[in-house]
Amino acid sequence: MLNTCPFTWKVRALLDHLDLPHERIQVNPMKIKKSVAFAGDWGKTPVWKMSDGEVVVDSTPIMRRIDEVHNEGKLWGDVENERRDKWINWADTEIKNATIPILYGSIGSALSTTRSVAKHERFGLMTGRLYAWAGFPIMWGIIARKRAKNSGMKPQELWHHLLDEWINEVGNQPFFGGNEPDIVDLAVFGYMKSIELHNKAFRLIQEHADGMAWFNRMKNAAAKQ
Ligand SMILES: N[C@@H](CCC(=O)N[C@@H](CS)C(=O)NCC(=O)O)C(=O)O
Repeated sequence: MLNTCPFTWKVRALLDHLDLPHERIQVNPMKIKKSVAFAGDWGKTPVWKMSDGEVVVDSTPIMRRIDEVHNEGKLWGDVENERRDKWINWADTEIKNATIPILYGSIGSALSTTRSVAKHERFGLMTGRLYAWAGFPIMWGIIARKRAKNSGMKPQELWHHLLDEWINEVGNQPFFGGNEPDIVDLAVFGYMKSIELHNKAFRLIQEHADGMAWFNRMKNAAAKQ
């Protein structure tokens, strides 16, 4: 895992929810490919290894497999479920695509996020410092602006728009899954938890009252386990 990787946070949200004992191995962001070479040519985080040696890659398939092996598939639910499939895809495209812009969409947030990433990851000492200062114009200039432009909305606007859609779909129940969170709740929660690490960016999301009410219900549900 990488400590600041949004996809890793999806898996972490599930593991915390299930209270499943596991080991977290933090890799150096500059050496991802080498560190996860045991997973073939995937070359990304997260990678999950079961105690029997089975290796699973890609965050949503990892969540699904952990739920299947350790939780009788209860969070994933029925094999056929159009609503779940639609919304897990929504999370993995819409929420995913909104994540980089909110973190790096302005010069201020890009600098603040790269410094925060350098603090939370295991770079070597010099690489971390270099990344904190040299990484931000790259993230801001190339990645975030391109993605924000695609949606036609400013990063904060985009998040609030997505949270409106999400809260509308959650409806009158506490969670997407009903009275208890399901796999889709945990995926969206994981993306948001990864942003929470970076105060400056998260403040923009915190202004969405209903979204935060759901986020806090998720936190309380995790604390109850
Ligand atoms: N679809 C994958 C995306 C994984 C991913 O892009 N991870 C990033 C870190 S947050 C990574 O390892 N990037 C390295 C690379 O693409 O070379 C998932 O959901 O797990």
